[in-house]
Amino acid sequence: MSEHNQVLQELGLDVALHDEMLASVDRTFGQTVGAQTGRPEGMAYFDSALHAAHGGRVAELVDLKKNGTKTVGTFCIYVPEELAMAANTVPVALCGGTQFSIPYAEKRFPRDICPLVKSTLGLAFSKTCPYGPLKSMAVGETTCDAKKKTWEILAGKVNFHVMELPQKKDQLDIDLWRNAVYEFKDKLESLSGTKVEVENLGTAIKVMNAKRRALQRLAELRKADPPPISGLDALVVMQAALNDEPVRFTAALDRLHAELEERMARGFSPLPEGAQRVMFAGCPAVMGNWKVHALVEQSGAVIVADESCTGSRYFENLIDETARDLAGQVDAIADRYMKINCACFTPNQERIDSIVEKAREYGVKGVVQYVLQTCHGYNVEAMRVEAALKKAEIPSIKIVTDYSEEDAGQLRTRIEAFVEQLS
Ligand code: BJ8
Repeated sequence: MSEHNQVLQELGLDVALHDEMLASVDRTFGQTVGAQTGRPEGMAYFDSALHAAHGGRVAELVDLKKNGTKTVGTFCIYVPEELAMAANTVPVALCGGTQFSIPYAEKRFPRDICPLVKSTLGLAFSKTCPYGPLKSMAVGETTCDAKKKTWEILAGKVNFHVMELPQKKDQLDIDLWRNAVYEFKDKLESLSGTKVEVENLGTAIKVMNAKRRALQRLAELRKADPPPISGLDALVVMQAALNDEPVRFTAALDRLHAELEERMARGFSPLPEGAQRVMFAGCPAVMGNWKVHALVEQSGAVIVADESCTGSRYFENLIDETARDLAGQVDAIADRYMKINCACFTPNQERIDSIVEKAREYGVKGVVQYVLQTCHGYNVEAMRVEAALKKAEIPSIKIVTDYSEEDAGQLRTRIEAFVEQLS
């Protein structure tokens, strides 16, 4: 048995099934991301970060755990990573993007909940998620019903904290959210025994802002026509962002920027000439899920912007670094996270406006609205998004799908027709 599988076995994982799961994810990766040509050399780091999510990164966290550092599992980008870092814990995203684990969730949970929730649960139930046994606490949030009700069941089994995220953005809601952020800070402090103080929180804010700035720079480079990187590769970068160590990630992204700028200087793009510029908007496409990005780009378009939690929702808006006391810093964190526009909010005019604004800013010809099956928030909100885009004379298409390959042929036909319409 390899040294790494030894580590997984010690964590209580089903090593044989874990190997099968990785082989399945690798196959999908090879058919989508790996099948592209003209990929930047700098993508090697992000490809390996995806693999490291079940390899080297796990080993790192095991070593940290031996030294007393706790890992905190998260499921949503509303959970402030800065606080976890300042409390000397390591935040790790636990969302599943693979079809492989879904049958394991369907044995115990209703089939008609979203694939992201089922894939995440299935990884835990099948003992193929190394972060399950590694984490000292999981943090849920009151976003969609599927998640909220799932937390109730998981809370009885593991150390679980739920952040109360309001559903509106009025002053009362802002106050409630600030309280939830303070409560999270207290919870982290009692978990780790480390006080969140002005200095360690200030450092964490700077680290995360630097990471956001680097991701914003990548978004800027994608505005070029033609863009120097495919939407699929940009998605791989985003997926790695949710799991990798932030300082190392930012340095690797800065190296990728330099390569992309050099490509732009010599007029090189990996996309076919005349590829239609498209924006992806809606649910996140987390690690293991490359399905719709691949279909869009294999149909002759290029995704130049992602309005999703594996896109701009994750890196927009920096945290104000000017606060000099703890209360000011925590408020600044709460304020920044409250600006995220998830479809769980109502009314959600900010999201609708930002989609139209981005579509113009990135010069897109059309928008692909991405809805994971049974995600009612994004599915119903898609009507308002479509109407606003129509008013702005920007065509859009709504894709409702899961992680399986069953509908790939049908989706390909619809997406090809949409791309054809754009040209
Ligand atoms: S901020 S999108 S990460 S909640 S897709 S589980 S909403 S039924 S992932 Fe999300 Fe936070 Fe919002 Fe982003 Fe529910 Fe919809 Fe499934 Fe979702």
